[in-house]
Amino acid sequence: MTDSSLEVIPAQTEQPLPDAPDNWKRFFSFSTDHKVIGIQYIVTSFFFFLVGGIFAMIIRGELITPEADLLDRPVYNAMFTMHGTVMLFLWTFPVLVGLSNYLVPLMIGARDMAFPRLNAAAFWMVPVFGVILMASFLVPGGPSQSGWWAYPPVSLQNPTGNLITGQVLWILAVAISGVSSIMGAINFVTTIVRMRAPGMTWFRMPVFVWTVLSAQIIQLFGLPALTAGAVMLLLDITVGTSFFDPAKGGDPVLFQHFFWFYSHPAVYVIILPVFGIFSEIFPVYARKPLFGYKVVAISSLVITGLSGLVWVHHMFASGTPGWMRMLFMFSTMLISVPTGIKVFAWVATIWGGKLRLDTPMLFGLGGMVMFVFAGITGIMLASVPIDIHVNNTYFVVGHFHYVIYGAVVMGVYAAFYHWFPKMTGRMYSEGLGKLHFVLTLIGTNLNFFPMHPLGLQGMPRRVASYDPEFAFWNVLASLGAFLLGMSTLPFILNMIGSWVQGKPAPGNPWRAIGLEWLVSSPPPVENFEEIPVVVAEPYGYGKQEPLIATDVHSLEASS
Ligand code: HEM
Ligand SMILES: [Cu+2]
Repeated sequence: MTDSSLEVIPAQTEQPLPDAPDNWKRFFSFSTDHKVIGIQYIVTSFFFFLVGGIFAMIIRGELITPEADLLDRPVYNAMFTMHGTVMLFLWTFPVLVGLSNYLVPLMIGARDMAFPRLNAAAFWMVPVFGVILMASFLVPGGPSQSGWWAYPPVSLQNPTGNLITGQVLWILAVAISGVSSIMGAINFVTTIVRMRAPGMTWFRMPVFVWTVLSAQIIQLFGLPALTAGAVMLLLDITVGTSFFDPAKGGDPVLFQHFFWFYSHPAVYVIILPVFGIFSEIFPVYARKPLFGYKVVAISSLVITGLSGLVWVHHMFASGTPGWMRMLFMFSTMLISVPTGIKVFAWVATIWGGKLRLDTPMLFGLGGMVMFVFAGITGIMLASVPIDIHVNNTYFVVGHFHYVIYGAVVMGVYAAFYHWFPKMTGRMYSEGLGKLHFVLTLIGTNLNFFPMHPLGLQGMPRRVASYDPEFAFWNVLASLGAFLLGMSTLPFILNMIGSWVQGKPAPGNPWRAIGLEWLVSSPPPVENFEEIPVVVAEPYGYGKQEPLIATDVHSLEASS
């Protein structure tokens, strides 16, 4: 046994080189290479992030004044519906699937995912349902106006009387997204269970892989509920069944159960890989092993288990009986235990480390702090008396944007910068990266902090106009939104500019431990010429530096 995590890894010789001249064409093809698919997911979803961002700025443009003067109210409804739907189904989910796709096979020492063609098919469904969703701007009556949660009876209304409405296209898009996600989930779980390199035991897997496994298990048990609810809703709208229509004896609250039985766990599908990103990044930039690795790894699975038992906390104000509220208040609070364990482990990892504040670390730290804030407001919302008071107000909007922008988007940016040299073979510009971080940090807090006082004062969500007493905080929030829009510019400039003409990146620019750092940047087509044999746990920082030789031969010589 040696301290390095590999025994043998012969140098790559005859692999096709990823930087061959017309290589870019791969990204526009039905490629089955998980690395190409990963980047396809990331670039496509980032495009939709910008689309969703434009919707957000239109919403905040309306809300910068108390009157509904910029948009007609139906258009405003369509905007927040499309904003939420695009941000979740076309940005957050697919971007994390993209990162997972790129990283998981490399991290576990596999040549590809278990089902490469299924993988490609799942990706190509993303632009398809993206186009279907966008097409709803063109049908009479415009896009769905019933919010990303599509509650009946609002979602059952069809003033145009047409068969193809924005709402029907919305359901179709979400259904295709669900099928794509189920295909992805089967692929990830199989890959992680079956395709690990020799010696890559469960407790030698990087935490990121644990979190992807935990997240994808949620997809497998949760998505069928959402799909069932969506199909029943579609039948209600199109062929006149009455599952959810109260006017015909249906039960609209039943839909809420279907919806939240999936959509609460779905927030963990999103946040778990981000927890994984934090767990990968902090040890590298603090030069210390991840504190409590095994506990952190297992806590992801505990979260997966608990995440299926808390959904009714979204329905405290839906006529839920008191005893049931108590039960779900308790289970929701329980989930903060494994979550808190992770935060504790990250702080302990950073504590006393030799911190290197490169852009990935800045985004990682920023994201973690924002997550803690969101966790505190989450616990507040979990408490029934508080939630009854602030349900349907901007307080809820503030809570989940701290999670989804503060923690998730920042965590995703951290990952982009950290693995950019690996994916592209180029270094990014640190100066632009830091500018991007500062704008994002200020923008996020300026945009989303004001929503908490607004909610506590009683400003309802989903409204185009409001009482003038709420004007001050709304102006701040809108300015924050425009700042966030601007913050993407240095990022885009950096990514495109550096990919085209950045400094060539070595195999392991951060002196990080992990199989992905042992191959060239970008990695050869089948990742490893010979499958590596893993001999050590994943976070040996500080024990032996340089921890892993970038030059494979010196590693062989020392082992
Ligand atoms: C510390 C753990 C968390 C707790 C205790 C918590 C608790 C809650 C509660 C009780 C609500 C319902 C509020 C209401 O509708 O009145 C809520 C809403 C929400 N939370 Fe969290 N949350 C936590 C973490 C997260 C995470 C990690 C995410 C996303 C990645 C998230 C995303 C959301 C979203 C999207 C909503 C609003 C859904 C909607 O009405 O559209 N939360 N949270
Ligand atoms: Cu929830």
